[in-house]
Amino acid sequence: MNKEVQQFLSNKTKGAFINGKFVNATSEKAIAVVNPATEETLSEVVVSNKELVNEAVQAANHQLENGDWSKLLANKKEYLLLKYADLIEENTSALAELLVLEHGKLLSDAKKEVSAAVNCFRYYAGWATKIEGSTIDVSLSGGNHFAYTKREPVGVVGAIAPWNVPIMMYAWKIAPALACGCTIVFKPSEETPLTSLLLAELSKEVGIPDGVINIVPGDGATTGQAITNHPLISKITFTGSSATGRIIGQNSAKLLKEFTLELGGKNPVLVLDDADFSKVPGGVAKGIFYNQGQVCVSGSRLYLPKNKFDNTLADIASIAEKMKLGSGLDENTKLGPVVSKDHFNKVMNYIDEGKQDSIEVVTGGGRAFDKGYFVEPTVFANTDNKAVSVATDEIFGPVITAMPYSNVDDLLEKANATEYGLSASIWTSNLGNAHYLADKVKAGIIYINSAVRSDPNLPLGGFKQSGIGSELGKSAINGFTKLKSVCINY
Ligand code: TXE
Repeated sequence: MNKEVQQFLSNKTKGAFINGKFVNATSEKAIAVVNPATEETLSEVVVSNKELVNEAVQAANHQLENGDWSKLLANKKEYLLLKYADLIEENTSALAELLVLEHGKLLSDAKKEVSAAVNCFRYYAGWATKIEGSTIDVSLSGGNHFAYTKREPVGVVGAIAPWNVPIMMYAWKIAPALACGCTIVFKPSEETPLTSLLLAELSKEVGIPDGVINIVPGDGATTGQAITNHPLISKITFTGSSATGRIIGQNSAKLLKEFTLELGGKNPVLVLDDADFSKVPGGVAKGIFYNQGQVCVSGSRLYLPKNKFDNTLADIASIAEKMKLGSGLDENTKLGPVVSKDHFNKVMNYIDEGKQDSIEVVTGGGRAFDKGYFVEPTVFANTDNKAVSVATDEIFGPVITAMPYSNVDDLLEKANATEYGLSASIWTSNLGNAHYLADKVKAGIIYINSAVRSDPNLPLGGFKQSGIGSELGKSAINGFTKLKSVCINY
């Protein structure tokens, strides 16, 4: 084990990181963080109670209103974010290993995730000096007028994160918030709080003032609610399930907080007859099996033309069958465990429902190994297009359900027949078809001839029940600032 990780895990109970320090546990409740590949407990993390959340918010508010952070020039913020990115990069080995231990993903993917976080910090470092308003013509009588707008930090941000890409979530929420001059109270998921705590410790080394980044591990009912109910938090940024998103939206609205919700999806993969079928099976497999299917944009509903249905499914099944399951730390592994026992049970229940609904299992459909939360990569063929749970619900596991369609109108109708609208991937070699379908599919992000990926400059947000607002790109800058209008009479 990496020495830094060993040292980090030697302290068996971890508390919140508030105002630049790890706080001793004041709450009696603690949550075990379990390695999903071995079912062994790695560490315990305290559930931050209302008082601790308040301490974190007060520290963040002090920095926002009167602290060093509030006085720091934009180019100094840029410098600190760049230094932070460098330090995260230098610590790739430790962060990636800790991520594999708490989450289960492959070490190679964990390293890519750290690299994506580094890129995100560098991207938003550049934004710190480029936040601007505009000059506005006004038609007011009585003297001359000069009017302009400026963007100011939205305030103390409350961030509530999921467990599927913990390091990326840390970067997606903290980097733009800090670039805009905000301070933050960040709640990692109860399943994967360790990497956020290690990242916060690193922020101290680069000189980000104490109180700018605060980490409050805990559960939704105690810690999450304390964040959404705190009157000094001006904006909530949440990623997670649609069900929890609705509760968070309601709680935020009660106090008239701003909020951004990035929620679930049951994302369609639309394969046209004219697609390059030498690339489709590999692309589809990557889109569903990456991170064990625990990605909000993973393509989990596959629509194939009738004449290509059986052959394409056989090719995808053959890729799935060759995937070696095992610990993410073993370099031969191609599919790790799902994140937790609860999640394993949820995914297996969906697979069982699919079988009970008489949906054909083309491959997989079972548990692998007696220990660890391993689910076989599973392909269902729903040839009669039944509205069963494996075809309609977000499973968030390595499970894809394929359905045939007869023509493009039929395809579009089926692809849009869902409450979700997060992402879609479209496979075609015809440019006209690509543009036509990209216009007509109701989803926030669409990839043509590729599984859906993310880039710091490309906004990501959901349509329909998949969310409100977007993250990344310039839209995150707008989301973490408030517009102020100023008018001078001269
Ligand atoms: O999510 P939750 P869970 C989907 C996926 C998964 C399901 C459940 O289908 O199987 O959601 O996962 C905090 N007030 N996605 O239970 O409940 C919670 O502590 C404030 C999709 O992990 O949405 C955690 O930090 N906070 C997804 C975060 O919300 C509350 C990613 C997410 O938890 C809270 C993850 C409350 N009342 C799961 N209740 C995506 N879109 O990427 C919970 N939380």
